[in-house]
Amino acid sequence: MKKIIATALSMTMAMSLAACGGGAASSAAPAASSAPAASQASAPAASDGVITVGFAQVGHESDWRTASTKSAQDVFSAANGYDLKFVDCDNDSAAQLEAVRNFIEQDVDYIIIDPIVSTGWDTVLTECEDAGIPVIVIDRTIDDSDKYVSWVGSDFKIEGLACGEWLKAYAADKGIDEINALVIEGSTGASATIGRTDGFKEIADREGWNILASQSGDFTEAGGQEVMESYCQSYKGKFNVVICQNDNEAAGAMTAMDTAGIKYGVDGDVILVSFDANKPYVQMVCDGKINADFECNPMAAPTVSEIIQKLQAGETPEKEVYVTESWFAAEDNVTSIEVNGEAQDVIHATQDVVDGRPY
Ligand code: GYE
Repeated sequence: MKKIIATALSMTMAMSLAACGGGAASSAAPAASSAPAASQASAPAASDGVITVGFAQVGHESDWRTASTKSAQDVFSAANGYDLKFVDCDNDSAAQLEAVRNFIEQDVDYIIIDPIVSTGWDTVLTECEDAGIPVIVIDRTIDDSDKYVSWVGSDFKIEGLACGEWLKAYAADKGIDEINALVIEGSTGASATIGRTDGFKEIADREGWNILASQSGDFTEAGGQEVMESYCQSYKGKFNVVICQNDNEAAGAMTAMDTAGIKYGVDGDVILVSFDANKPYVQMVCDGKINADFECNPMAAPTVSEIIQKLQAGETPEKEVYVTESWFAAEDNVTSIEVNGEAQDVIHATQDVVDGRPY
């Protein structure tokens, strides 16, 4: 499947990325594709000019999620000609299916789904199709149905691979020849978890690293803390790397390691790595508490709005749109990594870089 880079970054965001001076590492191939959407309902005619959009959001588990929700609320505003029906599904898959069915009953013009889990979607997507309501999937993927118009999100496996390649280069530079890693995974069944786990494991297997344990912290701070507390009891003195699959889990892991008297970060005994790169956590990278953070870009909504406008105009949008992402590190010893054969920048998280972050 060909990929395109999202062009709908707001001007502010594009400018602040440029101001970071590090150059964004793109996880997307720079080729535009005109592949038609495999499944597409016809564009609804909004009688009063207002476009009604139902958004079944995952929940409110993380800072990333808050940024994603805010982006949707900003873009799908009344001022922009939208009526947004927003449902926080509280990480409950059954509630998410029900939210989508309620949108069908309300006869909304478009449905946006950020799928909590990647499977179990074909029946409800068929119901959307039968009702003539186009579905746009954002962020996490749906892996057992293609009955949606477009998907906008991240390549989670690339994020995991980048994390592994950075760790390899970092360890080599520091003369660390044995990696004993603990992984705190995200929510079970989420494509973000699956991709980050698979990507990191691929490098770990290739390099002969030990993954001592890999358990879900459910993408929450409380979950990350709970898992790290049990890791500290079982593995104290036996690990030198902790991989948290999101920033909130990293916050919880830091609390647990502080309590256990384990030093992490630039001056510590444990290399701490995170995903998402929300601004407060890029600050922690800058401060040396987190060694590296792999961005997941939550700003899908502007691209979704472009897709809706294309459908309104009778055009066929891309089936898949990848957002751009960057990698941040506390030290400047690794400035570039090769991910799947592609050279990508690693940005040294200086205070200027932090100050330029849009979220
Ligand atoms: O990394 C995490 C959130 O689906 C990519 O979900 C998203 C993940 C994100 O809870 O913070």
